[in-house]
Amino acid sequence: MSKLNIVLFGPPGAGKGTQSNFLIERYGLVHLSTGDLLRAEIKAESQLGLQAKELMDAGQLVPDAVVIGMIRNKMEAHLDAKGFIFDGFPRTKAQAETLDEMLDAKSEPITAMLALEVPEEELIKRLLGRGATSGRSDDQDESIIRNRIREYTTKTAPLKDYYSAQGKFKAINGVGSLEEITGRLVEAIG
Ligand code: B4P
Repeated sequence: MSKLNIVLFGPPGAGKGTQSNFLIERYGLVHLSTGDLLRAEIKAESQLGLQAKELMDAGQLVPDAVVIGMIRNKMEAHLDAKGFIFDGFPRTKAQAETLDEMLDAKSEPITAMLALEVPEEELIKRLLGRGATSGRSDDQDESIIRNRIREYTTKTAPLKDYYSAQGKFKAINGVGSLEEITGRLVEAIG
């Protein structure tokens, strides 16, 4: 049976991490969140974590080589997985191309790229809301949140064209209750 490899895509605060939790359970997939992996490095106070923290706190992307290395290690640790949810990765064209190379080498291509669409003001409201309780420093300042959205618009959003060209891009309305949005994602996976 072919593996289910889903790229869950969208701007910061679109619900990627939230919805990944439902999808991994439903389909038995392994969750690969570069944001979570980077935060674990920060918590462990590793060299990589120290470098990443400065960029993340400013709302900037971490270098491609760093996140690609982390994803490669995690995929190699789960060779028998039924499939993966890539959450917050890829975020640049170089990351997307490298991911395709890694998956092509195993003949296990991306199944679909599901893009959660949410208006900017709603994103800011959600992230400031999370910042009030989570302690995440990149969620507490509106100007940093706007910078993250700008990074998304310039460097990450163009990946919609990259996956459209492969016939894999599907837009999903990311506004509504958590259950409604999970339903839309499940329908798109088919
Ligand atoms: P991430 O951890 O990926 O951060 P995120 O995009 O803010 O998280 P996410 O989108 O998963 O949060 P969610 O909407 O679920 O990245 C953080 C940083 O790490 C980046 O800025 C960058 O510096 C670095 N980084 C990560 N990956 C990288 C890569 N590949 N390359 C380079 N740098 C990288 O949740 C947001 C809030 O919305 C929550 O409070 C949630 O409860 C709420 N919410 C969710 N769904 C909702 C709904 N339907 N209605 C109302 N609220 C909802």
